[in-house]
Amino acid sequence: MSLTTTPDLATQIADAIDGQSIVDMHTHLYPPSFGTPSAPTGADANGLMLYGINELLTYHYLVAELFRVVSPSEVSVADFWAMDKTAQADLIWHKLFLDRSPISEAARGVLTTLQKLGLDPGDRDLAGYRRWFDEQDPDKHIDRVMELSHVESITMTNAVFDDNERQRWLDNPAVGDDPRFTAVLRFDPLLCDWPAAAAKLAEWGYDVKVDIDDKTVTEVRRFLGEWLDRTKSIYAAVSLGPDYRYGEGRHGSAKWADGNRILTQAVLPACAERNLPFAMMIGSARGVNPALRDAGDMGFVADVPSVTELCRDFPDNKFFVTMLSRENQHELAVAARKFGNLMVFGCWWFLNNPSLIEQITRLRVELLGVSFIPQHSDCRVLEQLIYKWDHSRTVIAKVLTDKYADIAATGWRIGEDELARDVKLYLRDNFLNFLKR
Ligand code: HDL
Ligand code: ZN
Repeated sequence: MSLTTTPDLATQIADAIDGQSIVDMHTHLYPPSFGTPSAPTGADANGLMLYGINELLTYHYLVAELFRVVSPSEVSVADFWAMDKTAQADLIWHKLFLDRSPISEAARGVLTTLQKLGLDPGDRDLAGYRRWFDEQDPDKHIDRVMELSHVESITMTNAVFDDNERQRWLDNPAVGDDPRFTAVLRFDPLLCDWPAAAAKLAEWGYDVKVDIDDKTVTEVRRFLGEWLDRTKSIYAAVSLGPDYRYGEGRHGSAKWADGNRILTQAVLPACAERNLPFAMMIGSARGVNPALRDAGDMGFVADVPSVTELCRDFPDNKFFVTMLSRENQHELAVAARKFGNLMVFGCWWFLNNPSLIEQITRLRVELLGVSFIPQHSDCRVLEQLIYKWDHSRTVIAKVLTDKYADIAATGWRIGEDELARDVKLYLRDNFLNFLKR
């Protein structure tokens, strides 16, 4: 049956999007094998699988919002970090949900998540929510959350320079062997802080020098190969600051000389020989307010020409790129029109809000048609999959309804099967096809 231009079109598109399972290409989620600090039994204090209401309420997005409404005389940041998770969550609940309405995207997300899990946000029964989450078996809970969010595969972020994460892989090579999850090797220090990375690599037995020589390049490539293979990573990734510059003599590139030598002589060749994409997440300024820890980072405008020159100079590499500044989005989408080895993805971090997802998705559809990846969740807490994808699906459906109505108005007729094909490309196949490209 062909799509109609009546209001039914909105229903048909919403149904197609809701009915399509998603491959979530960037999250910070983990299976229980990485440890569960929140589990009622067998909790691993340094575990990496975060779930439950305490973790949902102490998400760093909400921590940042908390310190907009409490004064240091009431609660200092140091006091907050000294509290246990339950006390932190209680404070956030009172300040951002009860003393003020929870209408920010991160606060609303908690409500959507509770509702979709079958709990009633209207009860405002935090103790009751806690009891419910404590009854959940982490492993079965993952299945339930994936079913509710209609996510078929979760991509991890495996930060090899994080001692906690790295040791878990060394202690148990099978730690990542959960069919619901795939691994991504993440190594920001290698490009962003070469001296510190070199010291770690030397500690781990790699024959590297801060003053990069050919042996150092070879050893970094060996390191990458060993870890890409150990983790069975499906792509490699870094996040880069807004001041990242690639290109000889480019203003500001001197600071990145070591990082760019490691990138061009070790990282990209290691990815190319495995046909793995390299993801650059560009624009993140770490520690703008260090006292807030993960909540203290933000983003600034970054440099799109550095992206186009890398795509031009390395045609045998595949690049996933997302940028943190709204102001970079149009140039980045135009850059993707120039390079088939550039796949633009997601509305990252501070762009993951309905108003900006709509704006960015509209310009991407108009410039790139069906050839980009509209969203990733970036979840840090398991149940966020439910709200992040529910909220994004709604906005993506709104944009696509307008765009399919535009072509229907010309007399172009498409079948529901063609709509399903397009939606499947947006929500999983553009990603999976790019891995195989
Ligand atoms: O660097 C990244 O992968 C970012 O997504 C950070 O983890 C950030 O703190 C975040 O959680 N954004 O959603
Ligand atoms: Zn992330």
